[in-house]
Amino acid sequence: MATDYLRFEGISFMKNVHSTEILKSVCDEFVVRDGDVVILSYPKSGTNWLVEIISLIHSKGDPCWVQSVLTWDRSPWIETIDGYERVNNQKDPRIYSSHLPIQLFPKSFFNTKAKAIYLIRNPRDVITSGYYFNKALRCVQNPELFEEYFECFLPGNVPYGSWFDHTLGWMSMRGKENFLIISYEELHQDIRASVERISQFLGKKLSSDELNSVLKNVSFEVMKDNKMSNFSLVPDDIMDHSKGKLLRKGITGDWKNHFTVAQSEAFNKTYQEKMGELPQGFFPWE
Ligand code: PPS
Repeated sequence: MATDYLRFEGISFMKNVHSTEILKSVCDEFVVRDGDVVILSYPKSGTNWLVEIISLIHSKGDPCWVQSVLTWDRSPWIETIDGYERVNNQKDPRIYSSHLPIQLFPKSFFNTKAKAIYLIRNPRDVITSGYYFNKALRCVQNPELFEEYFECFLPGNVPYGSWFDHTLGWMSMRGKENFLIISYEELHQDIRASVERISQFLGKKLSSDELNSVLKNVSFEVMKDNKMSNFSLVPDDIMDHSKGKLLRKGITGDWKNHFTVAQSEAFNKTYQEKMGELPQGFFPWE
């Protein structure tokens, strides 16, 4: 648990992946363009699944792109040191990803027609996924015990800050024409309808063959074996591949195998305090 984080505007970031200078430039100087497609999420919400879906919609179901270009080159993380450079070198139409909370996202976005998709996931599963993934990341605090990670997560003492603040912040964009909210649970429940919804939002019409190819190539099994998408090529100085994988279980509800009754109650209490202002049943996991 002894890794230090970079602190920027009250939020923790991984030191060898982020810098204060880039985080400032992203927020204040980066110019979002009308044609940009932005993938937004709190970490461990299924971001890379959405990147794969959008990549395949972009290539009209042709798997060549996702099989030959790394996921972080197809949709770079704008707030990382490497990702920022990649986004600045991208040709239009640009696709990029971000885990930033709304207040740190490029200010220019809010005056454009760029299309953004915010992916949400049951925060209990986000905690569970994060606990395992952090074991493999070298630049984060990786608690031995689930309990320790849980205690850090609730008040937001983890990279990218509080899930509650992140979600409430981006939820303020709901209803805007260029902003789509979709959940990991919806992707799971009906991937065909979800892909159709996303492609419609992006203004990309897919033929039935193209849609079938997207569906085939975004499955957990296919993504798990695609080295361009499964993080197996993340450099060893960032990730210890013997300790964890990006595509771990790919299910909903794994939190039930991890939370104690006391943790479940503590979580519900915080959830109610933080999210209580949203209508009951607003999220698919409620
Ligand atoms: S990261 O590191 O923050 O970018 O991680 P992120 O991509 O947001 O989330 C990783 C979790 O998404 C699951 N995943 C999938 N689930 C189902 N189907 C597909 N195709 C898929 N691709 C990624 C991945 O397994 C992680 O969840 P867990 O619960 O750990 O398995």
